[in-house]
Amino acid sequence: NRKAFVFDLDGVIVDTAKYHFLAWQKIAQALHINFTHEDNELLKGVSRIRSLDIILELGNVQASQEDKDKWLIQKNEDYLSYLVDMDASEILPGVFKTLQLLKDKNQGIALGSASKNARPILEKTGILSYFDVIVDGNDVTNAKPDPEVFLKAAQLLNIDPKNAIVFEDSVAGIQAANRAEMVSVGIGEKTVLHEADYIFNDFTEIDQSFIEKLISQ
Ligand code: B16
Ligand code: MG
Repeated sequence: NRKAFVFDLDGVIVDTAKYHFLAWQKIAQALHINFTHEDNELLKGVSRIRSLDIILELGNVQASQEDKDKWLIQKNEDYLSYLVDMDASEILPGVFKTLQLLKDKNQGIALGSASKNARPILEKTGILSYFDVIVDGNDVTNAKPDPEVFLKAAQLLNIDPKNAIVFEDSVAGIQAANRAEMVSVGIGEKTVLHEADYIFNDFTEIDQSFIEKLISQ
């Protein structure tokens, strides 16, 4: 029984949200926009372009496309500078164990992320080889909650979407998984991710029997 296990990146495998926040905060400060940790929650699972628009909306700032393009480049260069020293210690608790279990059980393993920087992050943290398939921000035209990213992952694994399981930390990602008719597993707070089929705080709460249940059902 081979299922497709699709992992989101930021918030599921690694906590890159803290680096996105630092980089966006620099842009916001330069534009005199107040951008808080709370505001950063709005950017989770959201594309880079949409993230900038949300920040500009927060500050009620209008900008030309030229300026926006410039800030998008600046933000990404700054973000990448935080990734230079990234290593396996940044993999969130329980993730390695889950990936290894899925490998041992010969399951399909995919990444389904909005990030255009997914590959270097998987390389630096040493888990690239676990993934049979990578679908990221470079491969899709429609952002979550559109199911494109997850449907593409299942298709590349040659597994029916009904036999796919998605691990996600964002509301938009859970909605995308549900629209794809996949099993949705929320990683985070119950109150936020209540649309998910299952919810856990993190991967340390996901044990072998739960994975075996997902494989056999
Ligand atoms: P990049 P995920 C998402 O990753 C992040 O949650 C979101 O905050 C970020 O804006 C987006 O990737 C794009 O990232 O600027 O690296 O292309 O959660 O879908 O893995
Ligand atoms: Mg995420």
